Amino acid sequence: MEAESSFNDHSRTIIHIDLDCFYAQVEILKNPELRSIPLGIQQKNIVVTSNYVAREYGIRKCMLISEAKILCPNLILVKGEDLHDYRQISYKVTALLQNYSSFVERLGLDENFVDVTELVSKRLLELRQTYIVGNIFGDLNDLCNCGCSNRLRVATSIAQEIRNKIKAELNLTSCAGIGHNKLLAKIVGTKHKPNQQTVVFPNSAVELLRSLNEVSKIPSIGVTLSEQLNNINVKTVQELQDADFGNLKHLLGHEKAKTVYDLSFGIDCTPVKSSGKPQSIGIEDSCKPISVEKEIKEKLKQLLKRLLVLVAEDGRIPKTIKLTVRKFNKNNKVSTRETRQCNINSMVFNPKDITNLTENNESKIMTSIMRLFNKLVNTNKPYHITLLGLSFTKFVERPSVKSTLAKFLTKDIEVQFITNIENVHETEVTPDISPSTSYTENSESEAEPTTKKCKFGELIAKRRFLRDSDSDDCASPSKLRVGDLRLNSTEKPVDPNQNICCPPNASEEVFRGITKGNAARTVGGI
Ligand code: DGT
Ligand code: MG
Repeated sequence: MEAESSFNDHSRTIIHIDLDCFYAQVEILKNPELRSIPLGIQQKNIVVTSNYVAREYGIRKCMLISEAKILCPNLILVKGEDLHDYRQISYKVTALLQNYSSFVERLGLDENFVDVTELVSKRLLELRQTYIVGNIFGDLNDLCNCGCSNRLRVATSIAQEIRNKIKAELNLTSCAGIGHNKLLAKIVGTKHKPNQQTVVFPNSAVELLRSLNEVSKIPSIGVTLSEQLNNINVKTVQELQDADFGNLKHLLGHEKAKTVYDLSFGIDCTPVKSSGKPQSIGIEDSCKPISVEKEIKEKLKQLLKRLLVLVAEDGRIPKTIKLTVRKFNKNNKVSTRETRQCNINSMVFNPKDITNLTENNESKIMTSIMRLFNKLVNTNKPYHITLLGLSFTKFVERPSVKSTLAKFLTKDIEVQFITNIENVHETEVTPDISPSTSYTENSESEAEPTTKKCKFGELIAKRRFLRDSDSDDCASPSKLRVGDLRLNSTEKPVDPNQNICCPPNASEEVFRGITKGNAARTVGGI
């Protein structure tokens, strides 16, 4: 009954935008000569994407460099381990889309859902006639008469407009899928690539889902779930559609069974959530096993430096730092990831240049990080660390000068300068078996490719390859990003007569003018 009503609810209109061979396009923008030659983007020993010229040679995502070179000896490889430029362009695309709707949801670095329901209704008031732009999935017989056909038609012209705008302003080509929910829009957009768009009307939703063939191809059905389904002989979408709901319920519980069952019919009620700033910004590096604390510290120092560069782009000030380690147990050959986090005093960041840490502040942060490390790893016993990650997981906005001064002057000084590591919030321990975890060692977590981007088998092989590879580590922008923070480098008192630090972002001149005459107070660091 419930499914029936969701099935018939076509009131929304969603466009899914996916940039073509994203990393490759960004590299081509930087060096246009790469446009017409086969180009692969390399991370470690894998081609993570390639331009469409290279794809004609059979180059596929997640292919080993060695295999790719056999297929296409002229393949030009560009390193894509530093995600900085990809991230910058990615945010520009999202910003452009936000002109069309306040509901724009980012998915990874190169995909966005745009809920254009409101814009469509406005346009419908102005239009006499609607027509379809681009490709159509399925047939146009028996179209629903709830009004969705017109809405989707209008959305096809909006999608075209959006794609033209992305091309005109950012010189990037993209694909669009148009449907009445996110699931359908995402799937249908892949039907004609590159630089094309496709619409699906509700009458063809079931057929669209069936066209995926394997259940594992349904977005949001991951490796584990598809294995569970395979175990009860549900391998294809059609088998899922025909499955006995009681069996599914028995296997997955009512709620999950219903979601999965609905998905197989193209039913998806999830809203397009406006993406704000990322919840965390992080970076990870896999490495050959490290068993010496001094080396760990050195690696973490380098990670911190790189992380601060990412954070500088975002504009917020971090409050919490999280350390991730992957421990390799030589006896049972099992890796586990563990994380632990603690608060840091955001006052140590100088908002004008967060990347420029004073030695003293750096050493304070490093002390916090090493304390976390010692909680995660018993260094009195032998250990082997094969991955280290750092991320900032909570942020405060950079205060404006006015509010900074007001708050700074009205709050009690003890509140201003919180202690260094306040407390350790949490520890998470997870076996390191998920393909995405193991593969995305060097990807921005926000953009962490879904497990579907590489097949599970390939991933296992590549994991092994990566582990055995000579390459020690590589840049690994993690998924998060922040903005322009800065360790407050005003370690030394601002005024020799006045042991008070200028608050972040405040003009020292103004601040000093106002605080003159205040009694000396002690300032804590982190
Ligand atoms: P497309 O959309 O088929 O024209 O090609 P792309 O390259 O845009 O592929 P897409 O949309 O799946 O992913 C966007 C970017 O994310 C891509 O340019 C490179 C990166 N990426 C994709 N899959 C993986 C993966 O499995 N691992 C890593 N590290 N990065 C990936
Ligand atoms: Mg793409």
